[in-house]
Amino acid sequence: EEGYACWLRYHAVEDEPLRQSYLRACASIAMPGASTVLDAARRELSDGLRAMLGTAPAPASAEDASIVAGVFGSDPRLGAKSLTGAEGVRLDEDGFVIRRSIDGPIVLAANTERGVLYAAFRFLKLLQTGASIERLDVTDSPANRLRMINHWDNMDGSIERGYAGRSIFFRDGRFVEHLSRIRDYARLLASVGLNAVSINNVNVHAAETRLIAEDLLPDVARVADVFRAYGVRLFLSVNYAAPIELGGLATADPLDPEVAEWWAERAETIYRYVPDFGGFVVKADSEFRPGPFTYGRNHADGANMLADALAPHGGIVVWRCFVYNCLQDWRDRKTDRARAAYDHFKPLDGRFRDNVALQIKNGPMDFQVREPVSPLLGGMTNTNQLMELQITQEYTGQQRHLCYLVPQWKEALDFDTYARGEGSLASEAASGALFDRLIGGLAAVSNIGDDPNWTGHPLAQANFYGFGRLAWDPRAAADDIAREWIRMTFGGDPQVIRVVSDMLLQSWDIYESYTAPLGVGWMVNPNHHYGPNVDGYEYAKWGTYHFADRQGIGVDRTVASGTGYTSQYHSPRSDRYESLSACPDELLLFFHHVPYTHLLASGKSVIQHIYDSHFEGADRAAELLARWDSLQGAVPEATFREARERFVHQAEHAKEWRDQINTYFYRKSGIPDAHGRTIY
Ligand code: BDP
Repeated sequence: EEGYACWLRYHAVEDEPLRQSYLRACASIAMPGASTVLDAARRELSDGLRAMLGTAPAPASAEDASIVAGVFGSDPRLGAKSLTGAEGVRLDEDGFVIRRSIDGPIVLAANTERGVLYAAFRFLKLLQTGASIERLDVTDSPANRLRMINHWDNMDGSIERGYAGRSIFFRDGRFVEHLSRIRDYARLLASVGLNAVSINNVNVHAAETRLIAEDLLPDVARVADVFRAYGVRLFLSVNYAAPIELGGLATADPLDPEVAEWWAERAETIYRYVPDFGGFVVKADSEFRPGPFTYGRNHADGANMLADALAPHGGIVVWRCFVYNCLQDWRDRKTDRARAAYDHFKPLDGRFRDNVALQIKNGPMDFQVREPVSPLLGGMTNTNQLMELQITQEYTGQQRHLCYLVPQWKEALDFDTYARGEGSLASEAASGALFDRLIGGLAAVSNIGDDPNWTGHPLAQANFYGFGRLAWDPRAAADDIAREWIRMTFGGDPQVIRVVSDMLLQSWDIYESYTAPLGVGWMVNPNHHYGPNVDGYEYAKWGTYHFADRQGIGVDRTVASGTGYTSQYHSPRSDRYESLSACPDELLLFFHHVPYTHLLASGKSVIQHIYDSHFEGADRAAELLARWDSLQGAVPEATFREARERFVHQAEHAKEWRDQINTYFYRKSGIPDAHGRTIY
């Protein structure tokens, strides 16, 4: 299967002079030291160079080798630890340098073995993208210490919100027997610099509660070994009620000494099996999950107790902020779900242990195609934070529609929170740089499964790749990421690069235009969240709404007349959202309830915008199919077919979206389309 290797296909270099120059530069290699991580780097360099150049570098001594790779100080040619790059970039534990002066050897050096592995992948990428390697002076360090993937995998093999097959970890209530696929996965993670993975669903059911029990820990340890060889630390999602369900205690109250002792003993046992265990991911008091609220405790009490259990071993607690009352009364506007996370957590700022990080979804609701950035990012100055993104396309087409999410994530990362005045980016609130926090980073819900190509839609691999790139460097540009992914995946054909990058870069906008308008969200089928449903959630207890009636639409979240959510932002952001005229069009209905005739900044009325964007969006979805068809023969046949099937479906489904949404608003408003197009 062509898609299995993803961006690590290592296409043969076709430009002969370039291949010759690469061959000369990569004739031989020395890698002092031995360890599983260094072995992985060695294997990767050898296999990758062989595939691209036809010959693997010969082993040599460090004095003679054309490539010398290793930890600083492990050989004189690697230099001392103090080495910094041309731009004086600080090298942290995962950073590396790649250097070559005229006619000198290529030096790949890092402070840690993991850094050496990252240097190896970066070096290979230079060749994969056809870069010159005559002179090299690369110094790079990740912006985020924690670069994490969350799996929502269940032990029966199903994946919550999974659209690419079944779990690669679990099958029929057990761990899979053969770990080779997990090894290939670990390799993919390391190749983009990801260093942490939680392998089970945040909704921890009975079977997964047992993952921290002694009978399953040997299996957990086997999987952790596989990840460790690629520098990835393993985490587990835990059930807050585990002391009761597993330990037989009468309570899970975090302030009960017996409960704390139980967790401390559990942690000790886990670390006997997995010495570098990352820690726990916790979804508590959310969507029917147990948590500290049951005992009248707050989330700092809850998280700190687990943090104390892990601290002696170096583990951390990733505590999710997706906490809201999912059975609220929809008539009570004050229980606005968008407010919930901030209302719960902001008062606790500064009360969490140093080894707790709060994991905050990028938006205040739930991974909609368009949301404002969560005000908690930048709202808490004395608490470690992680930004949570969703790679799996739950609300963005479920890997049947094309939706390249990197531009959406970029908007969230580049969002100015104004927490420390202008230029206080959300990415820096998350990394910890803004508030001098030690732990910080990005986490994202995986979109992979056991489909032969990992992600179902072949182009959805770009989202996985893109997340890794942004977790390392949030300043990377969406179009650069797209282009390098295409090159590494499909090779250097300029037509493929041009067509696919255009398709990727426009796809979020296209998807948004034929689905829910202007930030209102949620016009999807309840439960599975696929396809249009105009009122599916409108009168449901889950408490999400568009408030459409015959006069207008949108949720009033202003302080003046609505839920007051806008006040959770720093000024001037809060003023901008509060003001009907200053609020950006694309979020208008998230913040304001307006008549259909309200004029947007674009000059169009809301209703005409809805009609136009839905007609145009469906047309543009159809064009995606035509553009993909132009690549037949230029991309691997299987990939072509797999994606084509999806583009055919997307084009049809986009029409269904268009027609349902337009018809609904036409019937509600009674206002016809200015261009007289057919609306049923
Ligand atoms: C929502 C999903 C649900 C998850 C929940 C979460 O619909 O399946 O359990 O988020 O993040 O997006 O906990």
